[in-house]
Amino acid sequence: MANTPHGGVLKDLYLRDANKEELLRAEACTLPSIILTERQLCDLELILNGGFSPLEGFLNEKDYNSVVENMRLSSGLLWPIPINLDVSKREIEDNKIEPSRRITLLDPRDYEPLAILTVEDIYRPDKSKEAKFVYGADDSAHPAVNYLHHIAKEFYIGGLLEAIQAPSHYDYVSNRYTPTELRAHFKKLQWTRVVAFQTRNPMHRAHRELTVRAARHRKAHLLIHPVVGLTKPGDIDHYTRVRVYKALMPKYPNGMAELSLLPLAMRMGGPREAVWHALIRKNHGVTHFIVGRDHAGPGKNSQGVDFYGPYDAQKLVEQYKDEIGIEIVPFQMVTYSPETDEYIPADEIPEGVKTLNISGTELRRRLKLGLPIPEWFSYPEVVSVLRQSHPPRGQQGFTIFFTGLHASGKNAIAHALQVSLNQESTRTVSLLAGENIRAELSSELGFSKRDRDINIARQAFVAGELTRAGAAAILAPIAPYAEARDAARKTIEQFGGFYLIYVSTPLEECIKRDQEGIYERAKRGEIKEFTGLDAPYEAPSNADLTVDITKQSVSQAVHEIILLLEKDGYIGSA
Ligand code: PPS
Repeated sequence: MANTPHGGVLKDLYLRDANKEELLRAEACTLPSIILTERQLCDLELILNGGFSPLEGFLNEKDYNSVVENMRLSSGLLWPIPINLDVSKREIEDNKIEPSRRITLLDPRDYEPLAILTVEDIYRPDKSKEAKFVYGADDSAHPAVNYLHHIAKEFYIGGLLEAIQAPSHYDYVSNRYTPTELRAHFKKLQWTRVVAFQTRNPMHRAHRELTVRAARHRKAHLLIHPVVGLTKPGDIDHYTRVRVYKALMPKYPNGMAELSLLPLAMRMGGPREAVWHALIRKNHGVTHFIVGRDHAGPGKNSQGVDFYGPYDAQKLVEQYKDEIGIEIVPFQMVTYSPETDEYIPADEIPEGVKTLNISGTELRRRLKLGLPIPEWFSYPEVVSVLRQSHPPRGQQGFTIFFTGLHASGKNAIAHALQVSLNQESTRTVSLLAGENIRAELSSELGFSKRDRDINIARQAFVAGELTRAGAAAILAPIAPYAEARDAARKTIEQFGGFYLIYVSTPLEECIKRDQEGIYERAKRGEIKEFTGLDAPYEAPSNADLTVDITKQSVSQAVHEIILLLEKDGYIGSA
């Protein structure tokens, strides 16, 4: 079987450029530099280590057009996904980027020089055309199309690369193999037939069964080759997934399977992506590749219809398998039969035989509520990893975000809530009180809209981190602008609970309650842009709770919040 998809030699630029490393490193300091994005970093790593062989750089315009239109480089070699270095006009101007200029590419995490690019051309891509040809539709419901239009910059630079060093990794280092390393590893193990399994999800018993069957039928060994670069937004983080894979590996018969992590930035490009995955696996030295139903599928388009048919990916890879030089193994769905206590291929289940399954949604529900997950579905070791990463609500953090006018009573409720939650003592409670925030976190800020937005964004950032760590964070700014409050919700909600509590005390009442006489000073013009007087307050229309202390006491307001938290499972039954 040929060495790489095209019968050529693996383009491991680290090996090729090893003897020039010191010279390149010295030169890198003298050149203009570009800080890579997360996606470019993933792409670069796989270009440099040969995972994207035959690429030796980012696509020039001719290759880009050819890949977009024909799935081939201009040389005719099969390559389905455009790999581009996208840059802004500003980056081009600041770095005086022009053909034949050399540029250092920097790791965004530590600014280490990773490679030198010799610019061949700079071009403005037709992004709508790229979306239609590569992903099948110019529809931003597709994550890659969304990326293309809203994140990728407007120009692409093409050119060849010279490798200085690999990006540093600090997680699961011993499970990361470059194509060269993996090939050497297979050689050492005397593995000649290897089935690769691609995944971006946790693996359970069914996955173990179907991969073992695939290997057994092909008299092959097994490479579990999950993606740990960028996957679909909303996926389970790779740390949790790798802990799951590591818990699963001992469940394979001894010597049958190996785990290697792939730093790929997926595009969710369905059929074209499946061809790309097969090429990448071929470069990593495997002989067989499992292609799933709806492989690398992005889900539904803006009309609510699937972007690709369930077997489109399998069909396309099947068409190119000889050219790639890899055997395609269609993913064979297996289902659990409680009667015989075994997993059976879904298409071999006799009529009328009862089977069991737990869907992804049901699994997430059980994890969220701490409900049992049966052993026939997953291994206890795997479930315990998932439970650590998906603690039940009683152990998750949350943020209570009060908003209201000055002297509305929000500070009093916030303090009382802090005391009340401290009684529970199941979590650390942090009250980010207005006076401290303005003195410590936002001391240089005033009260313009811009400054207030920054003030809220900073508080949201801190509350998000506290929430992520499992604490209860309480904020009580005026937060007069709906947009800033919504942005705060978005920042915090990804880490745990978020409750917007509107303290709706009317302005006249606030003025009466204002012990410090600040409203009076503002009326006299001593304080400018004062909320409620000469600066607006946008009353929330999406509050989770509105409390009115002209009609209820502070304790009653606190009690309502406690009831809300109890209803959602954050307190009470941890
Ligand atoms: S904001 O709008 O959310 O950034 O405001 P915040 O950080 O909550 O700060 C409000 C407190 O600052 C005092 N202050 C003013 N408030 C509103 N407008 C102006 N121009 C202003 N200047 C000073 C005011 O006393 C607020 O106090 P509390 O008690 O926190 O409501």
